[in-house]
Amino acid sequence: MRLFAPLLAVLLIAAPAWAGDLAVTVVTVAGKPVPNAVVMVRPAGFVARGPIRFPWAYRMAQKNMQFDPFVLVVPVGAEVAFPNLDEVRHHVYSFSPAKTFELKLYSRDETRVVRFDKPGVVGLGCNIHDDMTAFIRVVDTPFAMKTGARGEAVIRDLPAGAATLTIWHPYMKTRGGEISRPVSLPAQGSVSLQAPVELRTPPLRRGGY
Ligand SMILES: [Cu+2]
Repeated sequence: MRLFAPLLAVLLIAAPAWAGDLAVTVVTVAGKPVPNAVVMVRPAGFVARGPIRFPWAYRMAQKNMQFDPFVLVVPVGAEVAFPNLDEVRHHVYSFSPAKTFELKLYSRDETRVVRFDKPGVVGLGCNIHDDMTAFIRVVDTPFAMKTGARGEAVIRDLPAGAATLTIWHPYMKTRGGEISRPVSLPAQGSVSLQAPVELRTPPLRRGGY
């Protein structure tokens, strides 16, 4: 058995250890839930095998004179549909370094598709309607999602060990609109944490929180 002991030890270390879930609740400093914050986890040394896929639609509609949804999370390389569901024409643009593009005036029931090939934040606007605004967060980790109405995001099946947790919101009062902190994910069970963030007043009528 002495011969096998070192081998066994190596196998135990190399075997993938899966943690439970990481539940993050994003709140304002006053304790109010913050929806539309993007929670991203990067486990140390983790390399994604194959393309990242999320279960939600990669779709940014124009509906009732607004973008829908307000925040969309997509993986790098995603092709996002921009259907116009309104009676009027919209002219969608982005000046963001992560993706600069323009979809010239198009009408109801027409769709355009844009591919997002760099991670980062893409702010959207409409040339015709100044108070239309939305954001696409392009991510390079499969462990990402946005918070819902209760400010909560649950990231599942994370590998155990050290990781970096990043939270981004379009109106967060920090450099780049995000905060990061190290987290330690146990081999078993799940972790819940609350993240208070400071938000500035939304620049447009649409707040998103
Ligand atoms: Cu418009």
